[in-house]
Amino acid sequence: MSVCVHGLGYIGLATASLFANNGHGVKGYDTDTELRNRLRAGDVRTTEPSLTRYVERALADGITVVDDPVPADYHVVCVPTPIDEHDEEADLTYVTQAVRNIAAVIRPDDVVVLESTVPPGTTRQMAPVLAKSGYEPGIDFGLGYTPETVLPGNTVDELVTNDRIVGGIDTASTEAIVDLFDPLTSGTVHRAPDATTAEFVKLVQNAHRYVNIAYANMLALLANELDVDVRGTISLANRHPRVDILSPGPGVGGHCLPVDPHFLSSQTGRAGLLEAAEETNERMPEYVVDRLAAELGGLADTSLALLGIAYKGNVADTRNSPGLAVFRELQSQTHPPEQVADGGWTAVDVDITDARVDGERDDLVPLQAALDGADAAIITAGHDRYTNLDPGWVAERMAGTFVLDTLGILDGERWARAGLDVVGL
Ligand code: SAJ
Repeated sequence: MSVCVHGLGYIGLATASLFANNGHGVKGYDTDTELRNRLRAGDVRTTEPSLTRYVERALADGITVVDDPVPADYHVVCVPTPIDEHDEEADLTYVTQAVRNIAAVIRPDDVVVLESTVPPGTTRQMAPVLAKSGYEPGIDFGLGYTPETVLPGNTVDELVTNDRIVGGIDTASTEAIVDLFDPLTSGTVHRAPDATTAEFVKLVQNAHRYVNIAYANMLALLANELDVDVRGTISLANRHPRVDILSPGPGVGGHCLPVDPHFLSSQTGRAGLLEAAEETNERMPEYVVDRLAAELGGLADTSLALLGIAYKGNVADTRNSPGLAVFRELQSQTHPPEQVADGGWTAVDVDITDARVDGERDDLVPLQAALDGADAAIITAGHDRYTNLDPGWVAERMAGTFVLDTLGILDGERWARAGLDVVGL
């Protein structure tokens, strides 16, 4: 079958490669000319080595990058849906433009598939845009939605193994999309009753994770007041067969979990629980700094090493990074001496480092440089590299002994034997 993929970002490229590596003829279109040229030259820059190899294989034999959208049996839309900064609503500009492009090339019996994360109802709303082609979706051609659910860091594996939800605007559309994906996935393909349900399911999954993490973060605050260990508590609570609490951390980052719940709350006005979760999650960087200040007896004139500005462990993506939020919070505590009344904050010197993020910022320093002479270290991304650090090596570098492990990735007893005092959230 011929497939035209619209949008060649992380997900679009991965999806196009899934089709190409399974024998479909794939045309890939993106509005970014520089990206198109790079991809034609075989220059793939993902931050996951296995995904880079997967895409390279597809580009070498299967995907043709095109300068304009072309006719195809299936059009798959994988463009971004950012949040509009002013009204916090989903910005559907890219989706609408992609759909207009498709309307210009659509033929009878083709199928249009949206994969971008969108507010419920979006696929239906695109029907009139597509009807400008002179053909009617649901009558002359198919239209539906199937969300991408891959976990960044494990993209190739989840692309193939995750279950997939498919919802068309009518039964024929649903079946046509199932026909495309079913042979490519080892997970189960589920038929949703309609496109809106499929869109809703995607947001429900991410919002559920977001709220669950907020609950864990709230427990961290309560546990601190009770002077008990939050991770040990959650681990014991999860022994119950119907309790499954996630883990607290320095905040919720990435481009999905902190963003997607807005697609639900802005629509209904009945999503107060999501707003409460956001308040809790967004308070975490400040809480991390408060904890640090309490443990160190103040931050005045301290030298700190912040380990991890990726939004989570073992990825190189810094979007909505909790580590950077902690960094900004620490910087906001820095005041020049002339502004400081007795006992107030004064200069906090923070070095930031990351085992996976490379060259993105001028102020990133190597791990050793960050640790050298530090009074305390703060772990804000759960990279394996940090879990596997030799505590003796760290102790030799640091001036102080305090380590705030916001993600619970260090073996406290082992680090204690090296003379370091590891404390969790
Ligand atoms: N986090 C915690 N505690 C936890 C788990 C995560 O604080 O127990 C934090 C992470 O450190 C990170 C943030 O949450 O800052 C998000 O990380 P994540 O690994 O939970 O999720 P993402 O954003 O990388 O990917 C999510 C996934 N959604 C679900 O698991 C329901 C993925 O499957 C989706 O495809 C992706 O969003 C997406 O694109 O929507």
